[in-house]
Amino acid sequence: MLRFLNAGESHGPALTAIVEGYPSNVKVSSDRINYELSRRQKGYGRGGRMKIEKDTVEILSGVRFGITLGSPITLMIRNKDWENWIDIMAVEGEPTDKRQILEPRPGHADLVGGIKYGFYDLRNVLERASARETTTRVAVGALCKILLEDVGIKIGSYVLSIGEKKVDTDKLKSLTFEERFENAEKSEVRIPFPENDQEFKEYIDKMKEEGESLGGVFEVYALNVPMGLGSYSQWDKRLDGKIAQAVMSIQAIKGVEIGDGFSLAYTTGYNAHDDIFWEKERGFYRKTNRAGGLEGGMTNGEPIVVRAAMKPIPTLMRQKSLKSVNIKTKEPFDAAKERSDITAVPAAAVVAESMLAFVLAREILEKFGNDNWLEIKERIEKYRQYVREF
Ligand code: EPS
Repeated sequence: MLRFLNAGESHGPALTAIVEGYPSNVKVSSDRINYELSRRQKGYGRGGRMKIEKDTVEILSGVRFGITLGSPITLMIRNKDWENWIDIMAVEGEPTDKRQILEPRPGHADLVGGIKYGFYDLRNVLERASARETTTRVAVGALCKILLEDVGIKIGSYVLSIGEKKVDTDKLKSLTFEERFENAEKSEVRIPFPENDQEFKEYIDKMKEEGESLGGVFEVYALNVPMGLGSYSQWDKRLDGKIAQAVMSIQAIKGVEIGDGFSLAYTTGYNAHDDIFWEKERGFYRKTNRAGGLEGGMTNGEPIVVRAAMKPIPTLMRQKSLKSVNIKTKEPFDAAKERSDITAVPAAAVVAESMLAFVLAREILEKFGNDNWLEIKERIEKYRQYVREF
């Protein structure tokens, strides 16, 4: 089974991931991974950290002459900022009070993390709870995208709203997924209509002046996914559940919808489902995609469409901020101020692409085998033909 574990603190020396179960004979490159890492660093409204870092991967195992070996792949991304934190984040030596955090931020992991793991210095919690960790998820996601792209599966994302600023969803319907993606790649806020960037940027600037932060909604899709990934046969094999878990696990995500999601609840059965059609060349297909490519916990061959809602980042620079209590003195306090992003919705969309890529790559390998990619690819092609001819 394809799996990964990652490790690393936000201001520690490096972030690492070990990917296990990745097949042999796949042509991979650090350039491709770095390209995805740079996409995660973008987005108007990011904080000062993104000016310090230029995330680049070092592949430490599992690849020889650009080809995967089928053995565990170790990925490492160094934190440039670590140089400014060497004494604060030291592995050995005496603890320091420098940059200690005693006022938990409401909405962050600080308070519960401190109580659960038994620390008063909440830095111990935030260093790992930070969304900086998603860097390695994107590196792993890039490896998964390489696999998926090799069998024609394309993943992308775009932002639908930031705070109260929304994209015109009626206008959006006239664009294909690929057009939305291409446009979003040109936008500083990842919206599918870059001509509206200025409006979004001014709004973000205004919120910055107020010391505020912003959340938003984005959509992630996967095209050309073979029918029949996932299964209805057991609760934990249902792919919609796995995708929702993977996307929900991204820091600050509070809601995940698949296809028309919540809005399906407000309509009737006749209007909620996707009629089935058949053509000799194509086999079975749909003209609508309210199900977002998933029925009965399985892919149905239509685009997978996932929408996620991100809450505003809990670190605020407002003078009069969220109320908190000093964890030692129990005195009321305004929550700690840390350097942070005003908004990271565009980056979260890129992270969600990576999580979707990981879940789909795992399902593909589960269904078609996981040793030699060249064999696996052939099986996928044969299966696609079988589905077309069924
Ligand atoms: C992030 C790095 C962090 C934050 C952000 C995400 O850098 P620093 O804490 O050094 O400024 O910019 O993390 C959060 C907002 C958070 O609440 O955890 C990154 O690399 O994405």
